[in-house]
Amino acid sequence: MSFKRILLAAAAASVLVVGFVPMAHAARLDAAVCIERHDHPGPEGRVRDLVEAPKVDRLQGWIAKHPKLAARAEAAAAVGDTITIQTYVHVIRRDLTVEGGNIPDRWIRNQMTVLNRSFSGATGGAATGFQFELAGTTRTTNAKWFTVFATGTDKAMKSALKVGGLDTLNIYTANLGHNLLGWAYLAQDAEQVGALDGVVVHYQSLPGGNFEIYSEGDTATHEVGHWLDLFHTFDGGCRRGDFVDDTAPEASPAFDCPVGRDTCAAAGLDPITNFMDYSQDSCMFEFTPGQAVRMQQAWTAFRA
Ligand SMILES: [Ca+2]
Ligand SMILES: [Ca+2]
Ligand SMILES: [Zn+2]
Repeated sequence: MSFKRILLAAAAASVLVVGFVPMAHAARLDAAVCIERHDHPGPEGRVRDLVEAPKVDRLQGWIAKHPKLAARAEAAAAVGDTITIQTYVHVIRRDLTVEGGNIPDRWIRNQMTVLNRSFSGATGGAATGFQFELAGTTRTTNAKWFTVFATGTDKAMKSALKVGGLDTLNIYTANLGHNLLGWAYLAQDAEQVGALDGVVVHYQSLPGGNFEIYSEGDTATHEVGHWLDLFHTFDGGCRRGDFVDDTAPEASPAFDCPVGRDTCAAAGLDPITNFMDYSQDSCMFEFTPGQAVRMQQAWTAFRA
């Protein structure tokens, strides 16, 4: 289960030096992935997240069991019916400065705009049928939660702050540490992980932040993609893929913006412009129609 792996990673990371974290993560993926991730984790050495595809995709099981509901969700994706997801943003800060995590409301509004543009197809991809409405913002001063990954306080933070049920999106902003941009739990694990369900992003990844190539708000878009059950485009490598037909298979994550990259013999260049790759924010701008279908089906299966 992906959530177990995240917990494992969190436990391991507390005793590992920063540079080793991507390697520890990569070690659980294909051996071929290891080298590239370790050698080239992006110019700032940042890692998008710690979400990994589970060995068994529960969504496939659900589709087999519920063909009519699955077909209905697929049709909804095609006609662009809109589901508006109530979204709470929880700002964790060390103090009242922006550097201390106390990000301005403007950043949060701009992040919501980025989410809505990304998921509506306005940036170039498919209209997914999902929109997001800011239902509330909380601000919490807690130095331990601020470095949530390093201090292993994910559960305490979320248990105290999480609002709503499976259909409510909770986004936490903090100073993740260990070069992480964010993490999320898959829709198919949401019920099982309970309070942990939600999206955590580095506060500097929001539009206005100082992460340069990772400060256009696409970390949240990527994590919300996971929250709606998308895997990485490189998960499953060349052979199994990401359970989405219209994303070309990819052997390993792409960093920066390697135009023309082609790591799998199967037709199609690597989907480096997809929100679910690891490329820089300015390079990723689309979800595919197949990802829209998967998200709609996962919504019906696990969140609606
Ligand atoms: Ca694919
Ligand atoms: Ca190819
Ligand atoms: Zn990811």
